[in-house]
Amino acid sequence: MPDIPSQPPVPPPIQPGRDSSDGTTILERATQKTEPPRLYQVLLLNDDFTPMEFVVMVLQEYFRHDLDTATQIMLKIHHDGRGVCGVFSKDVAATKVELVLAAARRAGHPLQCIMEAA
Ligand code: TYC
Repeated sequence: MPDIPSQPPVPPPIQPGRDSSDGTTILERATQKTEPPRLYQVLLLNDDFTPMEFVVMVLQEYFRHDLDTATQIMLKIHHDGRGVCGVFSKDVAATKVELVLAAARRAGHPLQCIMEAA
């Protein structure tokens, strides 16, 4: 009469990615980490030639600031050398820079507009 074990046999631990004894492969479920998209500041740089009125118009037309805010931002740029017009996703920021530069060149002004990671 064979001995009957009192406890059932303990199966070997199954490791993710290794073949287990029954021939199947355990795949580890990857936790998906989606980083939020990076944001970019669009800035205007001061120069000695672009008229203040043109800069205020740019801030109103391309960045949707009201007259008061646009004037304050323009004066800040005039005094500090640079100022933030707005913060956007990469594509939107790049498009704003292109549109502002095109408008400035059309009007014959040397206004500089750049973007920087926020
Ligand atoms: N400094 C310019 C002037 O005195 C005005 C100016 C402001 C120009 C902001 C560019 O981004 C600028 N006419």
